[in-house]
Amino acid sequence: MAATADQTLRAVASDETAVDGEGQAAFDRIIEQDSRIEPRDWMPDKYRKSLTRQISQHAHSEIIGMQPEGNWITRAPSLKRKAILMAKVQDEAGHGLYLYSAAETLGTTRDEMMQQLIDGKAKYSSIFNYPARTWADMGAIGWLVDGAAICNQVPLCRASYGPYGRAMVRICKEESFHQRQGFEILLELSNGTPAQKQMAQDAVDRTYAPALMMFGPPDGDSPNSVQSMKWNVKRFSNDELRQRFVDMIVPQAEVLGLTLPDPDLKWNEERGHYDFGELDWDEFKEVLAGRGPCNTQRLERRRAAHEDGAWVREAAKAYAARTAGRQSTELIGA
Ligand code: BYC
Repeated sequence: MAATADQTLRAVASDETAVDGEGQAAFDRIIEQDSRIEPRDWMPDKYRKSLTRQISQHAHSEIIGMQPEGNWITRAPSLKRKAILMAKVQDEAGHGLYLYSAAETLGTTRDEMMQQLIDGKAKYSSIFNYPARTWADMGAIGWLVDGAAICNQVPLCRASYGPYGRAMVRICKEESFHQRQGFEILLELSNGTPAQKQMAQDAVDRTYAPALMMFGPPDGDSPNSVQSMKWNVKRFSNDELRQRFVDMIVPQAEVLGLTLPDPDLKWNEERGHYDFGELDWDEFKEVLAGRGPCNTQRLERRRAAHEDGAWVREAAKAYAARTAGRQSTELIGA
């Protein structure tokens, strides 16, 4: 049976003896056809590096992102809320693991990535450098932070790199549950006592702008976007996704009976979108430079957790070595 064009392309892309020119041509065709690059395919170094950068930062965000919520597990207001929050934080650990695995297929080990994080050399989402002050922050994080995550990540399910796109499918399903649980926490508080409603409003006031910054700098200041879109990794620009998010949350805020803290927020009939005010990009740069309200605390906590977990890694390694020894003895014996 004759090979299909796709099989031929992939054979060239995966052929380790292919000279760079042939590999590049096969890679370009796969991207042009909006098909997927797989780990053993030839890919340009810049593609590999940029994906490793984005996926590892994303993995770190999930792992650091466990902290603001993990902090509230012992103080959840009921057993049911505690169980839900524990499940959510556990999901985030799982997301981190899928993403580290996807990044490992590009040739950097999880140990290397983790070392970069605890050495303070890796980025993770700015949002997790803000404190979670009250129980209502669990609602605001779920509704706004996971909501922003979904807006940003649903298009990543179609990212050209296979392992990343496939990891994102599962992650997005879980994020959508996370967003609904946050919305429901806020809805209940908003319909509670005046003090509870105020607590929900304060949490939204604190989280709104940092959540909008999760989409990254404005398009004009985003050095990676253009190339990333050419490679079909990003499908929309930072500003496009930010707009989509604002359009999505305005009617949801109305249902919640809460206001969004932006006096410039209004419907623009001509554009068919909500206009919104300028964000404080100096604050964003400060947070990225390690000078946000919780950067130091988050990294210290991560380092301590890494050190506390050393015995688990050692035990797992010793067990793996022992089982490997047993398996080879069994094989020889067979
Ligand atoms: N925070 O050229 P740009 C979650 C960096 S996890 C920190 O636009 P790009 C969740 C950017 O990395 C949320 N850094 O970059 C978890 C770049 O730095 P380098 C995380 C930021 O990659 C637990 C530089 O600024 N989501 O949702 O084209 C609980 C220039 O930016 C930020 C992901 O990681 C930021 N906000 O676009 C609940 C999704 N923004 O590497 C929820 C996957 C930008 O050049 N990632 N930077 O030194 C992406 O979609 C893209 O990487 C971004 C940035 C949209 C974030």
